[in-house]
Amino acid sequence: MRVRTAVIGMLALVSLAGCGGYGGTGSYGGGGGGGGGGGGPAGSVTAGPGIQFVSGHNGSSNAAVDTIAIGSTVTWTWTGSLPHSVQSVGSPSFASSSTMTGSGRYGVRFDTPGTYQYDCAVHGQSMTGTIVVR
Ligand SMILES: [Cu+2]
Repeated sequence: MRVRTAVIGMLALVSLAGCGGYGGTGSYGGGGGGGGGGGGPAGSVTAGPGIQFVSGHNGSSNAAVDTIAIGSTVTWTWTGSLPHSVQSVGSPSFASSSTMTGSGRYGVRFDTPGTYQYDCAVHGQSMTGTIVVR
């Protein structure tokens, strides 16, 4: 006489997926007050609509030059339909995650005084900017 035993295995897979993406479209805590000369505490730069970065402080482009306060954030906002990106030239290294078109956003906080050059990975020296932190 044979006894067949059926074993029913129950396998419970518990997946804890709690990681949030850290993309380029997050929100940034706003910095406080104190406008200095030459622009203001934070930076606002548009990428495009043509082949240019344009400073929200003074309208400069190629190179867009923004002077910001230590510890404040520069936010790049994409306009138009041309793909652009933001990448540092030299250190510290920063780069937007990829080329983006209209309505993309990217921010970098600068905690150390200095002059930081950046350009667009698509357009290189035709599309540059400078952030002065002091
Ligand atoms: Cu570009």
